[in-house]
Amino acid sequence: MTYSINTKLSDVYKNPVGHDVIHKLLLQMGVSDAMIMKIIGKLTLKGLRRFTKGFTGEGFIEAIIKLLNDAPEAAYLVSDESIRAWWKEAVFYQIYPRSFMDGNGDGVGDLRGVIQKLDYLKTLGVDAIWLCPVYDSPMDDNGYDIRDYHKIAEEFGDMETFDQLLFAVHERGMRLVMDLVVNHTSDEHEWFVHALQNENSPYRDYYFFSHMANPNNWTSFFGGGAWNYYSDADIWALHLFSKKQVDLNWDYGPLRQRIYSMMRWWLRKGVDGFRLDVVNYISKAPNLPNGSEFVGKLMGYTGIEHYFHGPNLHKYLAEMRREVFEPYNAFSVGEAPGAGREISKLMTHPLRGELDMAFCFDVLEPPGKERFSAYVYNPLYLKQYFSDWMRNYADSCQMAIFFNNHDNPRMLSKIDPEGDYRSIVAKMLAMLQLTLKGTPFIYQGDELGAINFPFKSIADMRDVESLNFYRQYCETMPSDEAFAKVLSGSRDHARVPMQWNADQNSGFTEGAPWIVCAHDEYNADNEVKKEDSVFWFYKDLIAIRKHGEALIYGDIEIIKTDPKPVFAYYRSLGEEKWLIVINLSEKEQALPPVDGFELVLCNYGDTERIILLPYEAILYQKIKR
Ligand code: TEU
Ligand code: CA
Repeated sequence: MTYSINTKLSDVYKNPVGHDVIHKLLLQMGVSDAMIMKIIGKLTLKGLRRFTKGFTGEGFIEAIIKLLNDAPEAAYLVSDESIRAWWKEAVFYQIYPRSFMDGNGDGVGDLRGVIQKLDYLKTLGVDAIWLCPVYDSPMDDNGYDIRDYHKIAEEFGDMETFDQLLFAVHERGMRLVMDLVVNHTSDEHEWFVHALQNENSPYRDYYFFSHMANPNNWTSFFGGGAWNYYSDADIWALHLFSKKQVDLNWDYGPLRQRIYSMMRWWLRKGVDGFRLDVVNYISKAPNLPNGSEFVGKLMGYTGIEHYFHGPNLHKYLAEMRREVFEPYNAFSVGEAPGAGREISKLMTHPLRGELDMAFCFDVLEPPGKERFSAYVYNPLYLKQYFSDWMRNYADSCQMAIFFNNHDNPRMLSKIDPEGDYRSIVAKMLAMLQLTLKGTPFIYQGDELGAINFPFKSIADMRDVESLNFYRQYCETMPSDEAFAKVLSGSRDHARVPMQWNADQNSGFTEGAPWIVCAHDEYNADNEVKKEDSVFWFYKDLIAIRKHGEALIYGDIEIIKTDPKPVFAYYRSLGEEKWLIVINLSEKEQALPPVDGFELVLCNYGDTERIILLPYEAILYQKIKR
């Protein structure tokens, strides 16, 4: 189908990219698509433009049409074979090494520290580790600015220590997945340095350079414009993130080959796969056209429609699979900000041969909310969100299930900011994460019920994004307001040190920690000892999940429940059948019928009752006759 100004919105919505764009825009506005599409489905894009001329402005509809025509027709090749794979069965654990464990007392977490804690992870039941970047880097963005892909950052250790870590992980029957940033490099990477030094350098083609000042209106995710000027070379370069993270030009074939051979180098070393940073951004629209101001205002970033699903994205992902993953049987999960359910399907459908899994972020904020606004997260949205993905994604693709990572405040604090139900809500999230259909990704501290840190001042924050935004907000508001706004969304909440014990600096370091450290009674020492702790709840759930196959490969059937705040579903495979009942509200709710099932695990202990307490989450198993 060819899309034009005369295409109806209902047809736009049927296109995978069209679906995700409409869904995202409506989500951002805080309205549900099901309802709206009934009303506006017949409207053509031309009609939409007429109606919304006032605010969608120049270029918006044209950009959408371009995206639609570039998109692969949805290949909804449902495959129900449930191909077995280790990464579908595994429980992943994300380590942010800087904040995990300091092995040498310099205040910064490191590889030696990770090695020390492997047995802890093994005890929890972890199968695979996602290790955030540890490559050589000037650390402008804590390692997401790579200077040398073949070297370990000094503050984290060296290659010998890395090899020891890899060995120690494998020795324990676990796997190691490397975080890898290939959308950009550090401006201190030798490719970029050479490119700047010599205008005839072949490396000029590795990046996006321009002799024109600010060749387009794109903005950076970390504030300000997306172009930086280099006076010595009298040239501008594109950076979607910080100034020190310059975007690579994936349309240049030799660059892609350099990246692939570097990836193979790591695979030959024995790592088990990659988590690919912002991998859906690697293909940019030719000639980097201006972004729509409307999208810019709505999403907070101008230009994003020209690279969140670029024209060659699928081509490059398929190429990467052929050239890198396939020959080594390596695992891949792509971080895909801005992608929704359908784009995710295009990237991860087993019959399309691109990635194994993708991280999409619509779960992190409920409709109409954004990270830097103060709000309380209503977990009822989780029912809507996961029901949709379970019904329309999880049948053919493997969903990555997570609530936290190093880029967001803690979900637990978003739902329960006062901490009235701290361990209850932490366990409720665990229940969802380990019983929904997909692969769970636990972020360090989740298993301890970690919460946001009550930062007192901007001087205690370290993240380049928080610091840039603070400066930017201060231009238009009083500094206390600017700080409050940064505090709502700061990534540093998730980057304060892991809580190991009650010692000074919580057992994280014997030196002075690089960032403020909590003294939390929810620490590993306490939690491992206490039988009803969050830790043990995770541990039990992980063990239960592994015991059979139904919670991994089994079908999921969502039960229609009244009252609405109750989320209930069956997971079943052959004779094995589970029933999960979760109260997503702070009010008591009626318990749906559970005849024929017996209680296995509950976040309020294991006594049978007839009402559901606030945020109660229960796992039942079918009684065998
Ligand atoms: O994050 C990409 C990203 O777009 C967001 O998820 C991120 O939260 C950012 O703050 C957007 O405002 C990845 C990494 O996970 C993040 O740590 C890096 O800073 C970023 O890429 C750049 O490499
Ligand atoms: Ca250290």
